[in-house]
Amino acid sequence: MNETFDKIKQQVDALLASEQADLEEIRIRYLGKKGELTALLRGMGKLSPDERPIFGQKANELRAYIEAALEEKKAEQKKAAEANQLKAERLDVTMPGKTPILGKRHPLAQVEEQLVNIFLGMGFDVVEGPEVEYDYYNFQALNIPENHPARDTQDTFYISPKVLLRSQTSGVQVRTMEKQKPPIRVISPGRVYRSDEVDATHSPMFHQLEGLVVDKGITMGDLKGTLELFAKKMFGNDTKIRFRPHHFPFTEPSAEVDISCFVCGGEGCRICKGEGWIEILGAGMVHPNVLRNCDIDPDEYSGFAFGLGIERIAMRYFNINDMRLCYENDVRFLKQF
Ligand code: 2NL
Repeated sequence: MNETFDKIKQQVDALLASEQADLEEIRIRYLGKKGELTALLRGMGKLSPDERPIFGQKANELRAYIEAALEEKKAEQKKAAEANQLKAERLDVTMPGKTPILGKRHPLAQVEEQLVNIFLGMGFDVVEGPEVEYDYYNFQALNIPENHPARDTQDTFYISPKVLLRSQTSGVQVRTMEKQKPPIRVISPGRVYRSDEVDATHSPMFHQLEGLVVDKGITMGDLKGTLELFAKKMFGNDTKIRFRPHHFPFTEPSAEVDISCFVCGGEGCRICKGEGWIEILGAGMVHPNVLRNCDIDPDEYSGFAFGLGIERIAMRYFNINDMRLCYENDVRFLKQF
C-alpha cells in the first residue's frame, strides 16, 4: 500500500520538476475521474475494515499533497510567464527616437516670401484678388486695346466672353485704385494663367508679383530708387540696375529692367550668358488712361508700376534650368533649396 502511494508521489514530483509541466494533464492523470489515485480509492471496497481507514487517510494525504504541489507549480509558472512578458515588452527609454523627416518651403514660396518681405520693408501693403477675373480689370482698365494680341483666345484662357483666368495680377491693383484714393503703395503677388505650351521657360500657370505706387509727384526717379533698393536686397549690395526702353500699353514710358549679374558681377559668365546683365522685370510710369479709368486725375497724381515673374526670379536665384521642375514636386529636386 505504502509503496503504491510512494510511487505515485515520486511520479508526480518527477513530472512537476519540468518547468513547462502540463499541470492540467497531471491533475487529470492522478486526480481526475479516471485518474490513478481515484482508481485506488475505488478499489478500497476490497480492503479489510481495519485497513480501510488507514488507506483512506493516506490517500487523502496524497491527494492534498498533489493538489498543493500543483498549486505551487501553477504560481511558479505564472510568475515565470510574467517575468518573460516584462522582459519581452521592456522599453529602452534611452534609445534615440526616429528622426522625423523635416520638409521645407517650396523654392517658389521661399522666393515669394523674400520678395514680399523686401517690399513690406519699404512700406508696401499686400493686396490680393480673384484669379477668375473680368476682362475689364485684366485688359480694358489697363489701356490694353480691343485688338491687342494678349486678348486673343490663343493667349488667354476665357471662361466666357467677359470672364477669364487673369493673365496678370494688375486687375487687383485696378480694384485697389477704384476703392482707395492715393497715396497707394501696394504689391500683388499671385497666380496668373496664360495659354502657353509647356517648356523649360513657359507654363500655363505661373506666379507674378506686381507693384504699384500712386501719389502726388511720383517720378521715374522713385521707380528707379525703389527697384535699385529691391535689387540690392534681393541679389546683394553690389547689384546695379539698368533700364532699357520698352512698350507696355499700361505704362508710359515703359522699360525692361536688368540687374548686373550676381554671379560674375558684370564680367560675363554662364549664368548671364556672357551678357553681364540679367533681365528681371518690366516697369514704367502708370499710363494716364489707367489712372483716369480709376477716377484718379492724372494732372494731380502720377504713379509707377512694375511686374515680375516669380518663377523667372527663382530660376535665376537658384540657377534652375527648367521651369517644369517647379511643379513636379520631386523631392530630389525640392531637397536642394
Ligand atoms: C511685364 C511686367 C508690368 C505693370 C506690370 C501695371 C499695373 C497697373 C498699372 C500699370 Cl494697375 N502697370 N503693371 C507695369 C509694368 C510692367 O509687368 O512684363 N508685363 C507684361
